[in-house]
Formats: sequence, structure tokens, C-alpha cells
Amino acid sequence: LDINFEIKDKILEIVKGDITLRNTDAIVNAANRYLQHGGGVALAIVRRGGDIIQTESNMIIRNQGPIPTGKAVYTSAGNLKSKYVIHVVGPDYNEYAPDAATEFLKMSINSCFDLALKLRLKSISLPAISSGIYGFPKDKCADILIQETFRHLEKRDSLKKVEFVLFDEITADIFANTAKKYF
Ligand code: AR6
Repeated sequence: LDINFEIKDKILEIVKGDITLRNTDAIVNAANRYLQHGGGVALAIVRRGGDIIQTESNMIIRNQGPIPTGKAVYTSAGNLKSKYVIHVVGPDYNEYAPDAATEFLKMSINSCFDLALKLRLKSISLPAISSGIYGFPKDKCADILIQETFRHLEKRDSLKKVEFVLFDEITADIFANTAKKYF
């Protein structure tokens, strides 16, 4: 399952697979506030990318303290094919009222796009932020992330390709069906 959607000269791609194997300019990590990459996609990224990702993350925390929910920071990508890992802190669905969680997830993906612009990225890969350990309902997560992506791709800027890389078939199907609604 690999589906492309086009908007002007830009592409949204829905991919079923492992985000650590992608060769876009940056991959996004679903991180926690302390950037301790101990589980889920975060652990997979550090395992394949190497200790440098955790080491640089620790330096960020030492310098600026815990990262607020909805904010993104970046490190290098070690052995990964990408140039950067963007670490975004999505909302833990059990910690917020549904409306607040929705706003934080919007803020999260837009923080990634802001960094993409700052770093002049042409392509970026994202996972289903907050939908694993943080318990965000997958259909709601897909709806928010795809809608914000659509809004972003309508703008004129350097980011030409956004791909969502979903680990399992069910999540990939949800994202593909959601994208069909918007694109
Ligand atoms: N490639 C793509 N997607 C993946 C991969 C992978 N290799 N591995 C898992 N997923 P999660 P969260 C999917 O739990 O909910 C960590 O411990 C997974 O199926 O990684 O934001 C952090 O350090 C799910 O759909 O992130 C935080 O403490 C999605 O990625 C906490 O988990 C996100 O699941 C963050 O929880």
C-alpha cells in the first residue's frame, strides 16, 4: 500500500512501513517531553540511528529543560538516511480533555512544518504521532494530521513532499481513507 495524492506541485504519500528506513530529508519522532527514547517509534529510531541521537537529545534537555507538549526540536540522524530527526512531543490522550488534545496535536504537526521550513527541507516523513503509547484514537489522529498537512501543502514553500509512514495495515488504511476525503 503506497498511495500518492497531489496538490499543485506537491505530494502527500501514505506508506505502510518502518519510518526508520525512509530517505526523506527528515523523519519525525513521536517523543516525550524528556526526549528519553525508550519505546515505540522513538526506540526504533535510536536503535537504527545510533546513540548520537539520544546523546544530542540529552544535550537539548540539559540546555533548555523539558520540551513543552506541541513543540518540536531536532537532532542529527546518525546512521539513518535522513539528515535530521525532528522530535515532536505529541499530547498524551489520557492527560487532556479531547478538545485540548486535538489542539496540541495540531500544534505538534505545525511545529514540525515550522522546523521543516527553517531547515529548508524538501521532504519529510511522519508517523501517527500520539496514536501508540499516548493513546490518541487513530481515526481522529489521522483526521487532524491529514487536514493540517493539506492546509500546509496549499502554501507556497520549499517543502514539496510529506509522507506518513504507518507501521501497521490498519493505521495505513485509516490514513489512506482519510487522505481521500481531503485530497
Ligand atoms: N515506523 C513507523 N511507525 C511506527 C514505528 C516505526 N518503526 N514504530 C511504531 N510506530 P508511539 P506516541 C507507530 O507509541 O503514541 C515513546 O516511548 C505506532 O504503531 O511510538 O506518540 C516515546 O518516547 C503508533 O501508531 O508514540 C514517548 O514516551 C505511532 O508510531 C511515547 O512513546 C506512534 O506510537 C510517545 O507515544
